[in-house]
Amino acid sequence: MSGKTIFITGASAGFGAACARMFATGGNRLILTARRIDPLLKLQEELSADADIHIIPLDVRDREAVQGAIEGLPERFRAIDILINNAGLALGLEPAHLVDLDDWDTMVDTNIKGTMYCTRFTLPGMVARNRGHIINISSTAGAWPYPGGNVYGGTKAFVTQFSRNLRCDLAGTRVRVSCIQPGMAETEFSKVRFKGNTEQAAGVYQGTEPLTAEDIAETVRWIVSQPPHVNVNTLELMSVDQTWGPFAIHREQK
Ligand code: NDP
Ligand code: 8X3
Repeated sequence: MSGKTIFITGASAGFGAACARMFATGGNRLILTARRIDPLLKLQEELSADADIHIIPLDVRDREAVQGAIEGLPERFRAIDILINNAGLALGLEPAHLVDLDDWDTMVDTNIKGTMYCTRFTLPGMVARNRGHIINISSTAGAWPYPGGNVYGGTKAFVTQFSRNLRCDLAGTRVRVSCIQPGMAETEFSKVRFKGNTEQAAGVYQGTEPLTAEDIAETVRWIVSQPPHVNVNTLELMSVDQTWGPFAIHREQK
């Protein structure tokens, strides 16, 4: 993989930062975006010897900011080859009747609307050039329900189905769309979900060997390295320590 222009959302941590490191080779041009500027500056310093790096502080919930960021890219970064729609989060694990409605809004605005905005403002160029690849980061939570997954899982189900529908709209072009559905992976994800409670976050991974951010970056690398006539539609992966549970059945106590 060389000489590509790659736009990554949520590059300040986790999967996004791992993808940045994975693609910082071979004269690639990386556009790294997230809300926090300090980790982006550090990544830029770390990777500049190996790739051309452009960083943008960007909140993907802000439609005008996304439009401005993409339309205002410096000339050499304009022709985006790969968009990695990775920015996202889960907030809380409470049952639906107890959640903070603001958390639901934040997940919808980030995971759904952020993905919509970045896709919509990137696609016209890809279609005009008749090449490009959109990688959407969904989750096992979008395919399999679990208690407390309510809106987070719903947003990821959107990401999966949006990816499939994009393929329909792009029929006849060479623009590819792929959706990755990772299971439990150790990043800042749980720290964010549990609002800074590091003990609760660590408990999620305790006694397991979860997926790593590098596992996901390697999956992205494999998907985009397929020959141009191959489109990986949906790819689900989990730690070997994670499988499915049985149906929960409520039984009355006699
Ligand atoms: P991290 O919390 O480590 O990283 C999340 C990234 O998203 C950060 O860079 C964060 O940057 C960015 N982000 C969050 N909100 C916004 C926003 N409004 N605008 C721009 N960037 C934002 O988590 P992961 O790397 O694990 O998560 C990456 C993606 O993978 C998410 O979509 C997540 O739902 C998904 N996923 C995670 C799994 C896991 O178990 N870890 C499993 C399956 C899917 P900043 O805060 O600087 O804005
Ligand atoms: C993250 C995986 O199982 O915490 O999307 O929802 S899970």
